[in-house]
Amino acid sequence: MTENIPKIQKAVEGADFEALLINSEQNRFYATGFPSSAGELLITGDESVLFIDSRYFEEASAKIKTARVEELKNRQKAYEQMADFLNKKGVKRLAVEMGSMSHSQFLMLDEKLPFELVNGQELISGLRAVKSEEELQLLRNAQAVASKSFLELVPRITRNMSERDVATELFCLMLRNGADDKAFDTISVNAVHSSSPHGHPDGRKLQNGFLTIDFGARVAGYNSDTTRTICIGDPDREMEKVYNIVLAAQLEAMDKARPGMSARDYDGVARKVIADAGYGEYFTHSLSHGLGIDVHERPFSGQGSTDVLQAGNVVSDEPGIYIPGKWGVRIEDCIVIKEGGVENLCDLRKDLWVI
Ligand SMILES: [Mn+2]
Repeated sequence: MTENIPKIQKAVEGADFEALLINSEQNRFYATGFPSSAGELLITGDESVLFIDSRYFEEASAKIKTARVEELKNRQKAYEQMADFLNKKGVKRLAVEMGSMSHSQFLMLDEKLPFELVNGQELISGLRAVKSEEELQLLRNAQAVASKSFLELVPRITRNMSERDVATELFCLMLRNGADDKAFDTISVNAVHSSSPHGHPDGRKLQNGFLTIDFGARVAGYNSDTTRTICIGDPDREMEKVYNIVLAAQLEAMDKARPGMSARDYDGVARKVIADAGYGEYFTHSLSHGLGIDVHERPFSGQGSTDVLQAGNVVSDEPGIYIPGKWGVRIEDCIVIKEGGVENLCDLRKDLWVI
């Protein structure tokens, strides 16, 4: 269990606010290493306190070393205790997670806590984007479970199965191989359905053509995210050509990714390969997102992103070409950005796998 509270305290010390309130599940887990569905964590430069209810209090008190844990008995009283703590610390500006809370939660905090509320989202999402060695190991573990499961899945796929059967089978394999859960609902789209990047698996039997499977395992709170497009029956010449363009784009982006490159430039590397091959209009989503406790987190490579790749980022590399009414191809690995070249978390084969 990794506690990142010391790392966050240091960042709060250098920020233009004196305290940060964390109440989202993911950030609370990142900070404390302790999974819980509720709890209010207050972090200042030199002291942190977690208010948590009786369901978690005993275990949290025993496990969390870097914050004081107080039992939250009554929500109204908790706000008074929080305000007390913040007043004692001389807090004027309190940062909150404006990007993840509901409007009604914000109004409640604004009413109950008499401090200037500012946005603390960037601080914590920026920290989370750079993985520690422990986090990288957790991500490798999640990928290993997913990869092993996929290798066991493919030989089991038959024409008697549906897209949903494929997704269900893969989920069972991931659980048996050590996943706590799937990272997200598996996308399993075959033939004409594969032209929808995030299509929903249905119950009709598999047909000849592409089968795109986008899947992930969650292990110890960290996720994997992988896509492979395989082919049922032999591909025609255009299918083969498009598959190889997507693969070339994917490999080129992986080859060029490095610390200091803007995430949009990284996106542009793959986009150029696909555009130069004449399929630019069919690559309709962004190349990449960060991966960790959330399946989609910073850095993002889409339009409007100002994120810059840094050593320790874990990002997807997932170009695709989707021809409406026909079929589509996506290939996705997640990579660790490092000085002197990336580490690919996924070693599943990428030549077109025909079954
Ligand atoms: Mn992805």
